[in-house]
Amino acid sequence: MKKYKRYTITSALPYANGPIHIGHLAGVYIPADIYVRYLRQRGKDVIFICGSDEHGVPITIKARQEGVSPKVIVDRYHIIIKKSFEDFGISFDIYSRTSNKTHFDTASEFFKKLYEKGAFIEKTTEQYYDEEAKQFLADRYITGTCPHCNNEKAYGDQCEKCGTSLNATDLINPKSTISGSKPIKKETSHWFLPLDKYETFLRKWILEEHKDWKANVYGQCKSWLDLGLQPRAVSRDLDWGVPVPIDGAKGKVLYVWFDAPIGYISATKELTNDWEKYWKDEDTRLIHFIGKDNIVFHCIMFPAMLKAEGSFILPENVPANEFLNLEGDKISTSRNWAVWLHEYLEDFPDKQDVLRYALCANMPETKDNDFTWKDFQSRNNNELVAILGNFVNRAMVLTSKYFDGKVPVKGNVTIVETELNRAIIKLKKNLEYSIENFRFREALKALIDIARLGNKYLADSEPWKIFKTEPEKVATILYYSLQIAGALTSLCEPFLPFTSKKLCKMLNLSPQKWDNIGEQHPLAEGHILGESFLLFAKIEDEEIQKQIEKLQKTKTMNEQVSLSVEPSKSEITFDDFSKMDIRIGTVLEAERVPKTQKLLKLKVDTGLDIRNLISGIAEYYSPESIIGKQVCILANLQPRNIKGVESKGMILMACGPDGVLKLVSPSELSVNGSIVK
Ligand code: B3M
Ligand code: ZN
Repeated sequence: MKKYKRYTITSALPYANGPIHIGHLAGVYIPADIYVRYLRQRGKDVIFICGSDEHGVPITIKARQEGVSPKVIVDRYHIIIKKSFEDFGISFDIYSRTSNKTHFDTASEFFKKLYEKGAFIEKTTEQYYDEEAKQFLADRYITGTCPHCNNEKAYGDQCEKCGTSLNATDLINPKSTISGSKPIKKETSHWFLPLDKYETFLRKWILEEHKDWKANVYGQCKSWLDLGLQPRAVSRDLDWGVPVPIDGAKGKVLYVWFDAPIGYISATKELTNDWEKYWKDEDTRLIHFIGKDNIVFHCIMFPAMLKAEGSFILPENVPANEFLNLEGDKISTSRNWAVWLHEYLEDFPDKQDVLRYALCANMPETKDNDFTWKDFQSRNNNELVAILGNFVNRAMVLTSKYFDGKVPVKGNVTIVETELNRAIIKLKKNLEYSIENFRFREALKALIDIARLGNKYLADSEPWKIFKTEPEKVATILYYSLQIAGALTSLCEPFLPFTSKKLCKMLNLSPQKWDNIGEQHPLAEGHILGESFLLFAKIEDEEIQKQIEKLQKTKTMNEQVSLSVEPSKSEITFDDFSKMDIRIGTVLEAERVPKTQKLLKLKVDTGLDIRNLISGIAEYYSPESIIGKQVCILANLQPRNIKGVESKGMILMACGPDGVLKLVSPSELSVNGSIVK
């Protein structure tokens, strides 16, 4: 294989429209991080690039849902995502963002260069246009009936019910999600990259020269290429993104899949002035870590762009993973079916490596794979605690007991130790081979096998039984055990960086050179070890049960939602809204209204007055449970006479699809009479 001078490693730029979950980590960032940490330990010149993808329709949709500007969304999630990566030890050399000026400049220049070279074709096509909102509609902004399964809520690019990918023009009864109106077709012109012209080059480059790519990646590329490539638009009618940098392109921005991969280059520019060698020198190995839904963009579209530009290298490998499911179901942000990284750390503080381990062990390398909490628990308890943690702990505790916490004298080495050393070197080689070939699960197994060997060595030689009679032999056993622990500091670092640090501390050792492992003993005789502590703790059934119940709750809620969420009501003006005088009040007294099932009579301090109210919540709240609670009251509702009592105003309730009523209360104690606005 070719010897490379340096490595440029990129991992997909996550859309800054939501936080990061375990699927992202397992699919992209953990494999990339393991690979990079390994290369660094081998002394390679490597840069690890990532950043937030802040353009495109996914961002504008989220912004519209929340009624804020796209900028608010990307600013919020950029910070959250960046922090999650830091928390989990994903060791980017730079985590940038595509809203930076460097990126705007880089993407614009790239486009201009291609434009000037005549690499684009300009085409006029008909697109859906919302006359009320006065804008062209991205496919995601159009819903309608799926021509295949009659689902009335299919999107312009895909029907999520039957999974068919669609063109917006396929939909029956198309509707704009922006205004609700029926869109019209209107002509618009865009720049297209004629991918068909690159087909011969791509076929040769991928299908002949990159037979070494992972089967899932190669297979997907082959089926795209076999279908035949079409010109692909590189601009969009949208007001969010990098403006198309030529005259007469008002209201048009670069297509997000044109600008986002250029983000890798912009981020490298921000990282180092010497960026060109990482992108333009044939001796650089460029590798993109991505998920399977990004394969076509990284293997076909971006390489075609780079080729058209002419001065860049092409990716040498694109080790894309498949998807990770959660407890048997597809991970979904909109259904909240996910384990969010920030939430995980709240429930399992300081257990980053446990998740890294469980995700690596289940990495969807060749096919979709499933994460379950039970598996997470057993990986922790049966592997990290019982094998790795236990081995290190036994070696430490025995050394402290017999040798006062100092590395004992090596003594007479027998065939057992020689064999042990040989076996470890072999496993280390396997581990290296596996990482270099993007087989991270296999690599992790080799790591645990090393600890397993150590454990077996201790169990077979039983030093605790022979200390009285053969102290020198015990010294040899512990000397060797500690050397294995020392080797593990480096070998585990790509996978378990936090544990590696802890282990170094425990052994009072600085990180070892990878290449020395198996060749030299990291710990000298007489070396004073640090305090021993447990690297991993058992995870109890209750903790796992809590997580399973949390998911169960999400599932139940989703089922109810899919039953019947009330359709939204028609638009009102701000004036309509401001007619309502909604206040915070405190319930002072409550009693049942005789001869009724549903009604409570309440006395409420509204801050304006103390008044009587009748509320239909007796099925959900007992009088005792509601006294003292703060509630929201529509204070200026015309008084009504209910069961002979004058009711002044109305208590506001949340009513779910199941019809269950819940009080709406301020999140913090508020002054009575506070205005809800
Ligand atoms: N943001 C898609 C994704 O998050 C996209 C990746 C860009 S990589 C240049 O799946
Ligand atoms: Zn369908």
